[in-house]
Amino acid sequence: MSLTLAIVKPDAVASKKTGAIVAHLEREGFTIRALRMTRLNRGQAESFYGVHRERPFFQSLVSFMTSGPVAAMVLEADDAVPRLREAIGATDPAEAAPDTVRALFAESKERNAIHASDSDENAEIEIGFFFSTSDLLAL
Ligand code: 3AN
Repeated sequence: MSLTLAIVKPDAVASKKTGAIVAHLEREGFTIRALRMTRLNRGQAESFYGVHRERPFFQSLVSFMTSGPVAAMVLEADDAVPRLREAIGATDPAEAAPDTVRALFAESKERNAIHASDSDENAEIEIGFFFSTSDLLAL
């Protein structure tokens, strides 16, 4: 079993899709190990998306990610990182495979409902961004 981080983004939280997305991920076989609502400030969002700092959409992405609450969660499964990437679908919902989270719930390439870690190394870093090890103990 391994862990990954998912974030239900402000678009999906605002349109009350959080529960449906969590239910979809549970149906796909993921176990929720930790879950919390929070709102990122600008510094946190810039740091979280630091790898995209030079991309033209960076400021817009930071504004979007700070525009409202998000639901961050640690998910567990065999091969959690690649399986969650598969379950969320392509970045652009128009290209996302049927029955993926983005095909079902995303509005656009930016307002695309969910984030998922893209490697085991980043999953560990990103989990640490939202949760302490004590949040994951004894589950
Ligand atoms: P993914 O979320 O599928 O891993 P990344 O890491 O390439 O995709 O992009 C991170 C986030 O940046 C996306 N989830 C999306 O919100 C935003 N994004 C990516 N590409 C674009 C784009 N061309 N225009 C606007 N926003 C984008």
